Amino acid sequence: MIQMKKITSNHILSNLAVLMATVIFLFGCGKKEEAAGDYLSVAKARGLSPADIERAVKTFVPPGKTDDYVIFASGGHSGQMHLIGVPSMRLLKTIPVFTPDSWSGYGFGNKGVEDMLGEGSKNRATGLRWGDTHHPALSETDGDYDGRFCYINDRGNGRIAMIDLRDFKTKQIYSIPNVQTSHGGVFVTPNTEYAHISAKVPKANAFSETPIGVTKNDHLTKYKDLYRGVSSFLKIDQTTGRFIEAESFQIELPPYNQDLADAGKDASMGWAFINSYNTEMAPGGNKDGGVSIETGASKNDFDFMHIINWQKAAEVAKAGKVEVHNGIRVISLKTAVEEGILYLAPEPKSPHGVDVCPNGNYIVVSGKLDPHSTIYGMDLIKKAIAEKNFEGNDPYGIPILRYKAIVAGQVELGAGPLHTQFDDKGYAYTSLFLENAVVKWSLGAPYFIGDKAWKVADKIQTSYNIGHLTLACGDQRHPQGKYCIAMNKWSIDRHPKVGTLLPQNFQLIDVTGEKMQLLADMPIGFGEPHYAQTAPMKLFEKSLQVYPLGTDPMTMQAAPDAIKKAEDARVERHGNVVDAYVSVIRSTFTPDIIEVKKGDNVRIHLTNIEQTPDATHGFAIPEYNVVLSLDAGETAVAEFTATKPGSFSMYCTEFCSALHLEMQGWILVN
Ligand code: RUQ
Ligand code: CUA
Repeated sequence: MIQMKKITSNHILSNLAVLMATVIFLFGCGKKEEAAGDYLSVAKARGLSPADIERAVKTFVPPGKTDDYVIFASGGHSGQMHLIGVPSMRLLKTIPVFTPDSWSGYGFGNKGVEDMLGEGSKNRATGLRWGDTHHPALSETDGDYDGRFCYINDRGNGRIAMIDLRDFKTKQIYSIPNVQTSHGGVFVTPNTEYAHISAKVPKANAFSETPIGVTKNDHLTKYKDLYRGVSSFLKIDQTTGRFIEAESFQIELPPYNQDLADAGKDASMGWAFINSYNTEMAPGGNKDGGVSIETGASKNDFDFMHIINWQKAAEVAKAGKVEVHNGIRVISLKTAVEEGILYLAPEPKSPHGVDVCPNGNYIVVSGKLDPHSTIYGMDLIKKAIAEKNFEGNDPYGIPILRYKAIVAGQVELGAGPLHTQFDDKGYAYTSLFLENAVVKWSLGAPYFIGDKAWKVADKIQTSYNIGHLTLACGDQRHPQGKYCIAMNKWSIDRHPKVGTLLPQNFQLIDVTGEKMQLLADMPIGFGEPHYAQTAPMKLFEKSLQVYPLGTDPMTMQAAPDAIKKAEDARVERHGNVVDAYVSVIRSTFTPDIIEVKKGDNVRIHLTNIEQTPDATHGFAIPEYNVVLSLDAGETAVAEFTATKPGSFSMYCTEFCSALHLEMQGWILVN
């Protein structure tokens, strides 16, 4: 690594390197011929079958070459997001979102990050430093990923974060008003006008401005009145990707458990679909004369898909037909029904996934307890709404569309269907949790017609208990097919023994042919991914390599406190606030001694004044719980109170040059 850095900074040497590379290339070509006969003996020695060799060739990415796709995988209760290359299935990077990470200096005294984490725990537990990331949503233009931003929820704490794909860093955590927890309700509308997120478990006194205690008796007897669900449409600033609270709105929903959701597109443009379960509104109480939620919530044969006209809802909000609760505009259930914004569709027992097909006309719903997927037609839904073809109303007055009138097809897929993705040839792929399989099946017209439609085409076993699956661009308007990644919850016997907490298991499946083919297993030893999206690597070719000198990543603007050169480095005192302006470059901090008094509020304004890609430096202070990371051109502030006297050896944490070990200095507290 040291040598590489030297070569790139030296022109003569780098010309030599090109020459050498040419020689190696020519030499290598000659050798390749020779090696061609050899690989069979290698395969034999390693005990590889012809199918294994094919797998290896399909997934191998030669040194120095890059993958075609990147998976944006949630990390579950690791609170992070993971980027994985396809087809190599190598972990490229982990992006901290809700959870601190010391490598990237996230959550250990970097003021910008601390402020963001603090803002993100507003009205939640103080010092909240964990999250449960579930459903990423890449920003879209015309229904296709555009590589600008990625949104992801915290299922545990009712929050949503924005990751800026210019530099792949988390820039905002928004604590969603009136929502306690949120699960699968994350998607962006086809032009990223809004990021959607709904409540998972309804909240008691959802819209009250102050917390109200709930007695067990009220909980058990007044659940239907006390609790409410919420669907939130968070307005996105197109330049920064940030949520604009003042232009966002929520829709009050019944106290069902709102679950997975998806945005309409094309045929269903302007609409949104949210599954729900526990429409029985079972409050629990298995030791209080009632039944468990599990039993209570599985009583009815049908639950409800919520069908929301979000474009109309935006107009209603704009017209002021809202109440403001905790800073956000709320359309009441009553208004939503009156304005024709909200409808329900019966869906078989305890549904989980809801996924809209590429042309927007089919909405695929899969229920854990029903071996079928039920497919609704948007044309049929629109017709039923126009003709008021209702089965009645739910207890809150929401019209229920006539089931028979809106179902376009039903396909028997197997045990425990959960989630569905699509390819470029008119096929849908659904995960079967109980059956450990991915099933490929044909959609209806215009994709397949007559008896070719709604047919199972192929099935492949997965190991084991697949949750979500992701195909290349598998939920956008123009899917690319090619690869399917099965995101399996269990991996027993698939990987070496590494303790009692086992990795989860991703499996790469080739979906280019008629039959699906398993290519590779990837142990996931860094979290519990739920949903993931797979995007072409090409989309990110233009992402930043180096920040313009003095950039604050949090704002992506020039930081007023950034210094441009070592000469400007200085320490200033204002009362008991010490501001040190420090330049950071291979392999020196300037100044390298910062003297403060016990009790001072110390702010160290660090600027990495390098403009070379890959020239990241760190900044750590022992005994003060401070560690930052500064990429080339980046400015950040390390802030702490000098509570402890002594001399503290600050140092650069990143092995940045031959003299990295010398990149150190002193903080003197006296
Ligand atoms: S979930 S295994 Cu959190 Cu998306 Cu369905
Ligand atoms: Cu800078 Cu090590």
